[in-house]
Amino acid sequence: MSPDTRFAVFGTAPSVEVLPSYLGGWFGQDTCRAYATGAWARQSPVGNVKKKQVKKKKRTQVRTRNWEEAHEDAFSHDRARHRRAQTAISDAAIDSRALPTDFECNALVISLSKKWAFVLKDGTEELCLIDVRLKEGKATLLAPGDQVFVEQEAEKWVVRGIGPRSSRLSRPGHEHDRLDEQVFAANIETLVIVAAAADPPFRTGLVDRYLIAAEVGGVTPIICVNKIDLVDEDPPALKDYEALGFQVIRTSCESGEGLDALRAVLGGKLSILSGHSGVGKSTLLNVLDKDLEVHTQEVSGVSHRGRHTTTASRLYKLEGNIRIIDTPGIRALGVWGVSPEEVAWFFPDLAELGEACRFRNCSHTHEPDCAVVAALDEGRLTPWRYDSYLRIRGSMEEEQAGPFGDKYARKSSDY
Ligand SMILES: Nc1nc2c(ncn2[C@@H]2O[C@H](COP(=O)(O)OP(=O)(O)O)[C@@H](O)[C@H]2O)c(=O)[nH]1
Ligand SMILES: [Mg+2]
Ligand SMILES: [Zn+2]
Repeated sequence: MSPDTRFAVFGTAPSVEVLPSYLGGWFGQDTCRAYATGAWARQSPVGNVKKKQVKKKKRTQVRTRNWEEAHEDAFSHDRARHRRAQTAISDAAIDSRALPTDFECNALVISLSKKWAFVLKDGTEELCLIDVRLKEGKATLLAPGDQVFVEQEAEKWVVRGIGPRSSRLSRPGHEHDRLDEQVFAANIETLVIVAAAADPPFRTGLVDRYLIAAEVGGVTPIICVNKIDLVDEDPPALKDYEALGFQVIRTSCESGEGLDALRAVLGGKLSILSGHSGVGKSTLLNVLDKDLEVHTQEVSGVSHRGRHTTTASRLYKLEGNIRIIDTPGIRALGVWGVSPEEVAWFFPDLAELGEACRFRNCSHTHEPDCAVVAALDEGRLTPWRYDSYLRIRGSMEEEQAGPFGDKYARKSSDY
């Protein structure tokens, strides 16, 4: 994407010469803050570094910490623009035309805040107001990957219709949230579960939770084990995942290993990269497309500006017709849409063994004639698979029994 397109939505775009060169996207926090405060002219790309670094670090930490609980905070830097656009379109103007009932989607949602959607329309990114009458129900109204119908109103773009979702990835809404289902990506074909072979160490808990989310939402999962350059041997669980039929791709952003295989599965599709923080999701995007400059965790060679992390999900278009959503790293993923009793059905090995249990609703813990426990005792079931099942189910039951009772029955956030 050229700098011109990135800034088109500002209306009066600041001249390109004054833009800091490290910007990875046009709504990078520094851009918007500087623009909102009219500080463009005062900031040279390298000027005032010391002062700004201190300020920025603080802000990044706050926003990173808040992402899971208050996703909207990630967009606070857009408020000035929101205010200006809101004065330009009054609510009365929005209500002047009925919402269309019959429409064809003409744009793709890239990123979101509460009232705003950044969409890709005819190859250009547009900032759109979301019509207030598109009411949020029990699930997130819009997520990256959603197809929408946008129209112009008083020269501003407004989202007026939302297309049906062919697939989705969800987690339970936060306890303090009205939402039951927090949809964090829509219409994706492939979920790339990124884990590091080391640093941070490979752990199966979050992988298993993403595998459940993919199955529930109708998405094909792929396990991408990045930083393979750091180890001599595969993490032992990989062969088990492969034996279960999951596709595993080993990659290294350092040596380039596996990148062609990753490109091959992503080409022509809409995908999402998910996983713990620091496993190399943003770095993978940068090496898949040299023109991209997604912020990564280390001091960036280009900017030397300290720690940058992904703070909100965002869809990118890459070389080779790859459309992919980068997500902030998460510590835990709650299981949505599955009850504790159903969890075993989402572990293919346990589900198959469980067919032979005496009881149809066997929990595979204490029941007599449990085929799963028998297989475990006889070494036909890998112990970590059983442990992973127990941990996920146990955490869900704990929350079900918690002080909130049924309302949070579907939540599970340990891993
Ligand atoms: N050795 C090695 N380091 C990597 C690799 N990929 C990413 N990193 C480093 O891991 C750190 C975290 O990367 P980042 O992309 O920000 O992770 P994210 O939080 O998942 O987006 C950075 O310091 C990267 O340079 C890799 O394949 N090998
Ligand atoms: Mg990142
Ligand atoms: Zn059983």
